[in-house]
Amino acid sequence: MTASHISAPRRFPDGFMWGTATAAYQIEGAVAEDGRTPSIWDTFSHHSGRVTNGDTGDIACDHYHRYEEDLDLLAELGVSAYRFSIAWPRIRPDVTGLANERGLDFYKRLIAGLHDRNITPLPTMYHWDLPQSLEDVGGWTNRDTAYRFADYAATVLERLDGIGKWTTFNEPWTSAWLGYAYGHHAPGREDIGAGASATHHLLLAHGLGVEASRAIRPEVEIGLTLNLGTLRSGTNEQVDRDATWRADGNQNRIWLDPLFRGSYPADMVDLYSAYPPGFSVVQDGDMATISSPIDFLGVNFYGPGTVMGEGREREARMAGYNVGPRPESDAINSLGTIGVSTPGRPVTAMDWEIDASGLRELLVRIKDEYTDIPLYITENGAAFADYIGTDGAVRDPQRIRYLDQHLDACLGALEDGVNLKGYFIWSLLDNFEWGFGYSRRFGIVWIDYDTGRRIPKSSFHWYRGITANNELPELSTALQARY
Ligand code: IFM
Repeated sequence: MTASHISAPRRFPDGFMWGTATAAYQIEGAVAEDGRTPSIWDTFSHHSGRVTNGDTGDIACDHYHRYEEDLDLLAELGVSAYRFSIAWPRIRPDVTGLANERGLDFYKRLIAGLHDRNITPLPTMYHWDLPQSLEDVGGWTNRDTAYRFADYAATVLERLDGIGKWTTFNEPWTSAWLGYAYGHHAPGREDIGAGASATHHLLLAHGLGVEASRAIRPEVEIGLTLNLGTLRSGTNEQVDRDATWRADGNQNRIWLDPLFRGSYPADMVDLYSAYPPGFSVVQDGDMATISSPIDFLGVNFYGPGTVMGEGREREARMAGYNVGPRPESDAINSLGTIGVSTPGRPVTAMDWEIDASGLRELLVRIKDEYTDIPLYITENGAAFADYIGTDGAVRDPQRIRYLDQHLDACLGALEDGVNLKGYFIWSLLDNFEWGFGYSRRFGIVWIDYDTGRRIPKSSFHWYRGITANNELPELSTALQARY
């Protein structure tokens, strides 16, 4: 749909929000300081054996101690906003008890530091670090966790000033499905029915968070972030189109329908009724809570996916695709799908296909089918095998090319009438990439994990030009030709 731009620089609308994003467990470290208690990610990284190299977030980027330095980097970058998450186990370490003042103080200092530098804070209440004490009683498969989230949300809403926009959840899909159904993420459960019930309880918690926000801070805007996908059928055969629709149900419609239409898609309720408890956990009144109007939607996008029907490996190969092993193939158990990829298409170090047209297509679909509220790209970025050159610099032209293509897709979506208000690069810093530990680098700032030293990469300097001029510059033809 979109050819990459090759001519003049192209401007973004005035007031477009430029930012970068991080998350607490991925950067903070200091896991046992100032009253923080373990989260499911502490447990998972220390004990599951499922994180590359046995890495943990114990120290990570040591942001908890070096946040002033990171704030200075943000100021140098010239961003107008910074998206970060608040660690629930720092704020309500004993989930039945009082708020932890020392945990709150850290975020008060961070928020004040952002305001001092004229940067808008965009905090997320939950980016996957559930207190372990809640997982011990069922985690997101237990309805009560949604009410405990509402208590925690009320605490941060009441106690943290200076926030104009709050996000309840980051990527509830990942929490529910990678965490409870496929076992790649904490808490590492492998139970499709648990994935479905976690989906509902996460959405319920979101809705309760919205209600808390309206009651406590009616002046603030509240939204959530979803990792939605552009899923394309590998062939035109009905069997593959049906499979793609099911995959779309799990990744997109199961979230967008309840939020914007007040009900789960019937085909998904049906499908998961074979996996108890599935959606039988829904109670009267829940859908009204979940569909409480929100003020904006965050969208995380990395790349599109191609889907075919279960058992269609031979046909996939005949059609010229590569077949798995990809994480998506885990969905085969419940969705009857396989993920395929196109040989020769550029991929990132995560093995994710690079094709920015999927972003434009996704944004237009949200507008056409669901909502016209403001959208923010709350995450977009890429991991590559970066390294420090002999001159001490980190050059990452592939990342620049990736970001350029996706910003061009944003411009295309704006032309298509999408109400897009901002863009956040994932991520400011190299950090703990969940099951991949420190083996994948997404940052526009290099982290030396031995010393904590930060080195802005060439993408950092390139992005600084964009935040300063509010326009996408022409890339050198050499760089365009090479990547
Ligand atoms: O690192 C993650 C982030 O925490 C959530 N969205 C995807 C990123 C890259 O995998």
